[in-house]
Amino acid sequence: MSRVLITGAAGFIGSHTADLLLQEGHTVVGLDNFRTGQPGNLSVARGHERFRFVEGDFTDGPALARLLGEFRPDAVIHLAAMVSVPESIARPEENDRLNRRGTRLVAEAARAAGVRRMVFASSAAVYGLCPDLPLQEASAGHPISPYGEAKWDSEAILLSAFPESAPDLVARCHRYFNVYGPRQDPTSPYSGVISRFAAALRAGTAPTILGDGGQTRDFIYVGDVARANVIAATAPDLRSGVANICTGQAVSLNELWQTLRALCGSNLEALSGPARAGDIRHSVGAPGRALAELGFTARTSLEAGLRALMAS
Ligand code: UD2
Repeated sequence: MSRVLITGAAGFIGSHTADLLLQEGHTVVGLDNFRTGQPGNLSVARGHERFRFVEGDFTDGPALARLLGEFRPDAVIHLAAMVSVPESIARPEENDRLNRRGTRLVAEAARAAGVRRMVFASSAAVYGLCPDLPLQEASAGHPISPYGEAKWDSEAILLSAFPESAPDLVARCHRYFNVYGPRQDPTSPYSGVISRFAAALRAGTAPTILGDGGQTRDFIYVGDVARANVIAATAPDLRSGVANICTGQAVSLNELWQTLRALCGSNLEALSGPARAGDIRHSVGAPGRALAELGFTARTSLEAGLRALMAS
């Protein structure tokens, strides 16, 4: 059994990762300052005797070093970040502090404390406008937002702190595609589209499809993402590396809306709005490397994931 520190534990992905680690018998310390995380996301984890929560900022170096020294984790899962692409454009300095320098700080503190394994939340944003689909790991490197640039740089920071040449040090960088599921915040115009559609259906109001709805995404259920995190943090015999965490299935916005609507037995019609400036037309990941290197494959069908979301 492993001891795992999760930064951003009260976030959408962090809280599901904590729940799954606890369910599998591991011991977890969750760190979060509630910048975007929500206390309510930890209601399951908090009921667990192997869970401890620390309210704090991961960029507070001395406090992080103390926590690492005291808890002595086998692995650190670093998910705390500025999670919004539009916010990274509006506040590039804060993006740099949280999403680039913050990663360096966590990687260095973890190494100094003798941590041998790190898992990092990278993003499909590192692919930018790459036209070669499905997106293969080697095609990344031309991000088009400060957020994507910081995630790209952070991968390099982690892989140099935990190099493949040192087999007892492992950094796994997960390029998450479009993650959805229970606990995702639907309240911003830039929240994940599935959380917005689900909130609209619950309220009985029409959602808006931006553009013609023919754009596609690779939607992955948060429970699958949590499982990828748990594998990367705890499985024996891994090597450092980067992999897409995706399904490999492209789903159009129109298909998504029809599937969700049918599942809810709703006859609401979606409104049509102008395409979002800078929107990517098609995004789908190649899932092969995650399977080869982690034994990970997404198991939750879109319908099953949407059903779980609507039941939550
Ligand atoms: C995702 C990530 C983002 C970044 C990016 C990299 C999410 C939530 N965001 O942005 O962090 O990694 O990928 O490429 O995973 N849309 C509607 N109606 C709405 C809201 C959105 O039609 O009310 C459309 C939107 O124009 C886009 C699609 O839905 O075509 C997906 O939008 P999104 O904001 O959920 O995710 P994306 O892919 O832009």
